[in-house]
Amino acid sequence: MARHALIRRPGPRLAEGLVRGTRPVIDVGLALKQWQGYVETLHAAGWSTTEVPPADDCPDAVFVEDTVVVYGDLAVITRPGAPSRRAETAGVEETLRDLGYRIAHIHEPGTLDGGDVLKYGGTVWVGRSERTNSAGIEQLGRLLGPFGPTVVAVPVHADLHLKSAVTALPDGTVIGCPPLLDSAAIFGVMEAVPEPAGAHVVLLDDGQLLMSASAPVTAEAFRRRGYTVAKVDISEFEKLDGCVTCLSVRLRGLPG
Ligand code: CIR
Repeated sequence: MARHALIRRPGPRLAEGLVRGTRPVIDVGLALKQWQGYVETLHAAGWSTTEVPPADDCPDAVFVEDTVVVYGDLAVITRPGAPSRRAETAGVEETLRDLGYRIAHIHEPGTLDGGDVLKYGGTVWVGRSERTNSAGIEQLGRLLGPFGPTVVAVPVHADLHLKSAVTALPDGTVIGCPPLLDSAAIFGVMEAVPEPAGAHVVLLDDGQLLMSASAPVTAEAFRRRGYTVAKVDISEFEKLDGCVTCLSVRLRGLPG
């Protein structure tokens, strides 16, 4: 399993990040400490990281997952659905080019956020959401075609992104929270978790999960199944509709 991740530190304008509800109060200093805790958790699990240079004018830049979909040696630079986030991609593209990735792009009229892309078991599930449109999904499908995965569109109504509601455990079990369970049939079997934040896991390795501290009941349930769970407090990012998956991009072995 890959042990390298792309990360990007939060900038001074984090509190201006996009939110769907009432604007919350964000403690930017606490957010930076929480981000450092998240990165230290990756390192403690044996991961190395590459930090994309900060984009201090982009409040949501810390949510680096949304800017790129990496598959093999190809980095598909997204065209985020929120226009205010499009300036985030330039630095990510440059960093991945320097790491040796081939670069492709999602073009207008396509929009795609990396948070809508769930890869597992040879299938790429892509949420058709308020951020990702059909043109973006088609373009991604064409770009990934040579690699051979099946690309399946999943309607997402109740959440910001597909991966806001659904991820998968190392054993392939798809986990999701109730608002998206109307799409459960698309995945075959989906196991419901009791807390929305419990639907997001970063797979540190085959036996170890990184989860938000705001999903203690789900974390305990996964522990009982034999997983080790590293918990991180990411409250300030959760206030901005973020979760553990969107703070990093897993790189499955660096090219070259
Ligand atoms: C946004 O609305 O774009 C950010 N405030 C949160 C993005 C979270 N990204 C993700 O879940 N993949």
